[in-house]
Amino acid sequence: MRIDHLEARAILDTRKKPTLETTISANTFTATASVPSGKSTGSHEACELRDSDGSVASAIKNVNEEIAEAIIGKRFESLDELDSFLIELDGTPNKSRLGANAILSVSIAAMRLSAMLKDVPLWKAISERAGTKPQAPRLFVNVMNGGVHADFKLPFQEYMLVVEGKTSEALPIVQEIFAKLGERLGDVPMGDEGGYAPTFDTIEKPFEILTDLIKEYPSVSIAIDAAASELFHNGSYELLNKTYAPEELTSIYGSIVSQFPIHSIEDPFSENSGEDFAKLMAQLNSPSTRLGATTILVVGDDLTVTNPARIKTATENKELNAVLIKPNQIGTVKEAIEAVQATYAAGFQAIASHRSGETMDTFIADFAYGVGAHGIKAGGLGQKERLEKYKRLLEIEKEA
Ligand code: 2PG
Ligand code: MG
Repeated sequence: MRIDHLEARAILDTRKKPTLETTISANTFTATASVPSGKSTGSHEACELRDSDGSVASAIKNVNEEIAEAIIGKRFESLDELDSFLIELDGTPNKSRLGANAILSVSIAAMRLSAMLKDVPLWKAISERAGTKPQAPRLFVNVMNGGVHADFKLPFQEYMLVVEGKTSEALPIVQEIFAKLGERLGDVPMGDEGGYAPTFDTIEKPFEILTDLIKEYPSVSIAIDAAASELFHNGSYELLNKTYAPEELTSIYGSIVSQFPIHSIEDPFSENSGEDFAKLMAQLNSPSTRLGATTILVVGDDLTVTNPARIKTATENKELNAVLIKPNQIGTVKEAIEAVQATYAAGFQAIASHRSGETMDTFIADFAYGVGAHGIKAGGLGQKERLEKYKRLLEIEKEA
């Protein structure tokens, strides 16, 4: 591929914060990509370059000047070669010089352009690049928002419905339950990810409501993202104004799992508490504590930050059995694919994920399908940026 043109500009994400949209051209073909932005970010993530005024002006400048000058007219034999070139050009371990947001916008746009040049759907190009078998991911739809995404009105950040089956079967079910949930909750605000943001005074209440709503749907279960790094203060966890030691939080998870149909728990402990993850893994999935039940997924997000090396450590230490994959945590498509490969090499599940600050870009839907992910987190049904991902999954189903 020989790139003729590269240009980035600022657009607004769902939180009305600026982010980058980058356009790349070759051989009269043009592709565009924009990058999302997280709020409950892990400290080990690649660096999102933001200026002190909150803008992404420096990141845009880096694409339009240094990156454009370095790659326009240069021949790249493969996308991996281009991504490696960008990593080297940046030269820092966490992409803090040029910005992971700047680099990823180019990496995704180039991936999309290359699929166009080959005249194959993006998900197919991703599966060929990754050496993975495409598969429809389960939808993990975030129906109630808490934590930093909703001023801690609920202790955990995300309460999701997980639906078995392909998107065209799963989406109508979620739409139905989402509408029923809306009626049940009445007039409550929306959280950052397009789910409801109610206030409850017990940890159990959201689980009781969801369990009741899904009882007539056998293909639906519940997932949470505790995003526990945000609850962690001075060695213990704060939930609804009460403080819990890690062992007490482990008991809370045990009790939730024994009472409600739980599919997975993401980031149950803070980002540097791998040992507590491992204890929870052993406890939840030991036959004596969960008689006859299927495996509960313990999912790493802030713990693993889509970083192949961190994923390797976490899987070796049996800290988790599923890994969240967010391309913008690492900064190139190449490394996001390596993160999936590291997860699969350990025999575990990958769940592709959007960020809480999203754009209309649907790359993550193609990525989830192309790498054959176990699931996709794409948010609630109350925001157009989230719906766009589900729409793209429906299109992919027809293309496949
Ligand atoms: C998460 C994400 C996405 P954020 O923690 O998994 O749901 O949130 O983008 O704010 O990190
Ligand atoms: Mg998370």
